[in-house]
Amino acid sequence: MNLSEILKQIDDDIHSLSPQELKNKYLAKNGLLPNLFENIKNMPVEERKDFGSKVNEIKKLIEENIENRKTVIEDMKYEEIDPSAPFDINTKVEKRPRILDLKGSSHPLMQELENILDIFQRMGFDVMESKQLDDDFHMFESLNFPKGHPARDMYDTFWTEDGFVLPAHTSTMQNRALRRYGPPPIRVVLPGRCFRNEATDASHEHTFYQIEGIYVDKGISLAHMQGTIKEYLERYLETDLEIKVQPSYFPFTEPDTEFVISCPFCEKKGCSTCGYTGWIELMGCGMIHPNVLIAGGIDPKEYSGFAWGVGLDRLTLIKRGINDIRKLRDGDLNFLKQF
Ligand code: FA5
Repeated sequence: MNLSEILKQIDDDIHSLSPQELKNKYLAKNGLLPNLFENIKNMPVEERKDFGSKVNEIKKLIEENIENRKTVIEDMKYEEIDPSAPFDINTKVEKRPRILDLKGSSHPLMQELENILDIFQRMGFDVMESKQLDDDFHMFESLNFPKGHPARDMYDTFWTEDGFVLPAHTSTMQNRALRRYGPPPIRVVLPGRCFRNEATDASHEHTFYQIEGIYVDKGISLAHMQGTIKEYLERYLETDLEIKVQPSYFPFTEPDTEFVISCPFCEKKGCSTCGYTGWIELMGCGMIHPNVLIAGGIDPKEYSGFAWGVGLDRLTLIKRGINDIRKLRDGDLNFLKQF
């Protein structure tokens, strides 16, 4: 290689090779530059000085590049990187709180999720986490929403450009759970993140958690559904509750219902938590539609079952007396440090 070819090559290598690779290629004993120096003695005397100083310049350029990049790498090594930190820890600030000073703890949502899963496990349920990227079949078709069904619009769904869907509810897992845990009896809870393209306010987020539950066996009725959900909520809220089941609409259940509990804070007298009604609507639920059972490989003539989907964030607001769902994702340390 002549000098101008080497200079062109260096320009590419500086961007593509690591400092060590640069060193090996150019500076090491058998590298390109020592070879060039070696050649000087074969050159005409009048060209040697000019050539030697150009090779020296190239050497300096490479050494400086290696040194600068090493410093950046060293800096990065000592940077504290905590991907779970509730702020952009990679931003340089004058005085950043150190992770140890924060005496970190799990997020209140995760604490509540653990509590709830613990209750269901003790009630004999399996647990399977839901996916955060899914497809049309699991979001809609397996749940009895044929293509073009108007109820698809009830869910403000985010789609990727290549046709995948960010699950708008954990019901996307029903088909997988029926297939994985069937034949019945099936008892499983399916916690996971959901995403909806909707405006946020004190009780609505674009990203939130749901916990889906399904129970399938011979002779299962709405009475089993009410008993199971009531039992779980009383254990979770640590108080006796009155319950109501009122009509709703979901394509994947029949009948479709909404589970309503007496306000655990005011004994139905009315308070800010229950919007002064004495009752709180907590979740959608119902008997699993026969088409959903069939799609999951289960014969609806032999088996029946119920399902529900409850919002973990809203439960956490109730349990912890938090007045705005957005606080759960703000990353405000003063708020988080309370938990
Ligand atoms: C559903 O998502 C149904 N898949 C529930 C279901 C499952 C019905 C199985 C029947 C059988 P819904 O859209 O109502 O239903 O949401 C259920 C719960 O998720 C709500 O009660 C609420 O607690 C929570 N949720 C819904 N949207 C939001 C939101 N934007 N922010 C926070 N929580 C929400």
